[in-house]
Amino acid sequence: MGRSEALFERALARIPGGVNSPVRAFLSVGGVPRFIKRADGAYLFDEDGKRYIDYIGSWGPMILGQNHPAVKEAVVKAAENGLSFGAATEKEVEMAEMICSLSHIEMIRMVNSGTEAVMSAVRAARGFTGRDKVIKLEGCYHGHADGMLVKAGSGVMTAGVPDSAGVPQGCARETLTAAYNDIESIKRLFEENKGEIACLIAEPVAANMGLVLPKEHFLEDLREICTKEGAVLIFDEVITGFRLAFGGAAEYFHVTPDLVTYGKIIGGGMPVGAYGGRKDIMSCISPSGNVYQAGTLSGNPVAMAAGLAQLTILKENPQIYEKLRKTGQRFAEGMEAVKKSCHAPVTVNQIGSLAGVFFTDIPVTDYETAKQSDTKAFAEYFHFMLEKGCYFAPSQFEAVFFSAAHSKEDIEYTLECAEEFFRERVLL
Ligand code: KE4
Repeated sequence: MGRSEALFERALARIPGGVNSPVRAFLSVGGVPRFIKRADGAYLFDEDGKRYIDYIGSWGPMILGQNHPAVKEAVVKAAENGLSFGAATEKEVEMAEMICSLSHIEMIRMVNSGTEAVMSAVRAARGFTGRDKVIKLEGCYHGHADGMLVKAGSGVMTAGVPDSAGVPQGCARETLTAAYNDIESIKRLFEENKGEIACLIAEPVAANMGLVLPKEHFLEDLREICTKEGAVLIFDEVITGFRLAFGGAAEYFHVTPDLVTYGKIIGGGMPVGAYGGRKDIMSCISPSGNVYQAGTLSGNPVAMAAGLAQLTILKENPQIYEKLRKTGQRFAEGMEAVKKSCHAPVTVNQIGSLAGVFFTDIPVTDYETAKQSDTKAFAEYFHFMLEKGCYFAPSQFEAVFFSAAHSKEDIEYTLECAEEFFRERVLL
């Protein structure tokens, strides 16, 4: 652990918590974060040369695997023409046409992160409807814009309260919180705030409280209530977009949102976000409309090249999605087998190339049940698997990400390690 430890010490002196994004600090699992030197295919290599099977994939972007040759080549080629012009480029038009090849996306705007995509989509919904209030669902994460760092007030019908220092009450009060998978809690908020809700934003598959799947008809019910109430339905597909299917969760579940936010996969590993959907809503965005939104590096040509290369491969090779689904299914089935044979107190959720292993033996269908997980046991599992060369998210409340680069051998090895852990642990 020499170099990671030394680097972490230096980082702590100059970067808050020693990291540029909190989850990387290993705070909820303890120990020293691994500093990664390089990555290739399904593997990460830390500064001490140790190899790990990568089950984070940069939190979603690396759906084809790390350092994909076609993506790398596209970046190098684009960089030869210059890095950024602050002017319109052909690449941005190609990217817009690629994303708008999805039937439910009529117009799209590029930004630089998922947070920026969400912030802008919510502002578009408010500008389009002339309403201020927003409904979000507990346990869903939509980036760190003030209005999204909010938790339910004392009674679910009351205004939201800040879920972070630095968020003014004035921002939080316009954000109401309901329960994921509980359409009745959402209907109550619409009733209590008649004609005041600009939008409802949801992760169609929740991947930020661990992995929680929508109950049957839940997404259709969201669509129905937003249509009835004249509220904009925003699917936050920063994780699920181009992952569950080329058309994301909207295609997978056949439910059409009004706006969609994207990130991660559409950047191929470069900083990219986007929001888009109905033309009548997106036409409100400056300079065609009066909802202001801008960005120096939005549509950056090098980032567009990376994203276009990745999306083109996904679009032209739809069989990749079947491979991803099989990988996720094999992992889930294998973990279920380990659970049975070792009497392991875990619940496994999985859909396509996403999975979640909760350290609880109750079904996990929302934030309340996810919170029942034994995070101490998860931390032990995390470190055992890390030592075995399997790099999972350093938090119980994140997802497992599979890529097209993960081999059968990688999955079988991981399952063997998990079985060893639970066998040993049960014997403890
Ligand atoms: P970014 O601003 O981090 O690009 O995207 C924010 C965001 C928005 N919506 C969803 C559904 C997301 O999952 C995210 C970010 N995801 C986390 C992983 N749980 C990013 C990892 C991190 O914060 O370092």
